[in-house]
Amino acid sequence: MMTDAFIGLGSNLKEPAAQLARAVSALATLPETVLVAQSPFYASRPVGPQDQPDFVNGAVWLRTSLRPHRLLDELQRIEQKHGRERLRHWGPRTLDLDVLLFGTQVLDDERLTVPHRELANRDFALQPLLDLKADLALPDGTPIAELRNQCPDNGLRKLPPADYP
Ligand code: ROI
Repeated sequence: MMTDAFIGLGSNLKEPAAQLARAVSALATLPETVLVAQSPFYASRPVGPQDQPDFVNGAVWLRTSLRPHRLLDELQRIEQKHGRERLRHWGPRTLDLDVLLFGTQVLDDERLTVPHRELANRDFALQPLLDLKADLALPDGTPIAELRNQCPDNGLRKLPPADYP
């Protein structure tokens, strides 16, 4: 069975847009998985400590027969391979890949919480999801568009494609 999975991407170190572009290429080659679409990239002010560079954020839509934890293994492998550095909690990082939604599944264990715990508070994740699929909803039926309307504004700026690597 193939499941629609939505992955959030973020970086604010070492040419963030290039980090994201490389990550999208890696995601496109995952086993048992097809890349359906990628969102535009956005510049966003940091959530958390403000004494760090702005982030670049985006999202991809995957269709996969990998189980959620196997997909998470693959995301963590890509983060490591692309030189993930995480300097402090809620601090700067070279590459962050998060499972935002995995079909209509609800998961909560020590490795994985889906839908992502902070999704409703993060315009930099919600807006790319809407770009990918305007009628996307949480497992409980709440439209992502409704969350986006209620979400604190974090100064998202769409990057023109010419600025992508
Ligand atoms: N802030 C923004 N704008 N984008 C992110 O991807 C991001 N990721 C994080 C923290 C440090 C919480 N802040 C962020 O992990």
